[in-house]
Amino acid sequence: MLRECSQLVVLLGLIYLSKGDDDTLNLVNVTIKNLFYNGDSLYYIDERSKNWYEARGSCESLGFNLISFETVEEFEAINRIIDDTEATKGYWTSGTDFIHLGNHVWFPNGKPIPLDLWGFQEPDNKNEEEHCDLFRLTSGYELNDEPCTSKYFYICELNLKP
Ligand SMILES: [Ca+2]
Ligand SMILES: [Ca+2]
Repeated sequence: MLRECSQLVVLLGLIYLSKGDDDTLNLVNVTIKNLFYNGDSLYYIDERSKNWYEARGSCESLGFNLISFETVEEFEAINRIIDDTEATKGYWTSGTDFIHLGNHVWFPNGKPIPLDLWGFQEPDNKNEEEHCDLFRLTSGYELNDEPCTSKYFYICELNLKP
């Protein structure tokens, strides 16, 4: 019951965030079953495939950013939320090195990505075309750099900390 109540509050918050200048509601792309609250953040998991730029724009249209893992605890919490079957397909995060090549950061705040989140020998910038960072399940949950134009699911995050 508590979970349903908190999801309702979240939905009302999203309606508010999505309200356009012309007083119309832009809620058609948000389903409540894909909303999760953890720690100081609200997450929206979108299982439609988009490239990194489209995914970022889609999150920003809701007032969110693509997800940033600030701590291992946050990373592990999302691992538990995500369906393992879907996670093998991969979800975009806000991580990228297109601002300074070879220096992967979380896009919204420019903070470095913790080393222990990367998969084996990642980020490898394969064929020198991988500049956006994917969260996925292979042998375990991990980050991997991929071409920004590839299409994957994505996770949006709204940090609620004042
Ligand atoms: Ca975060
Ligand atoms: Ca890679």
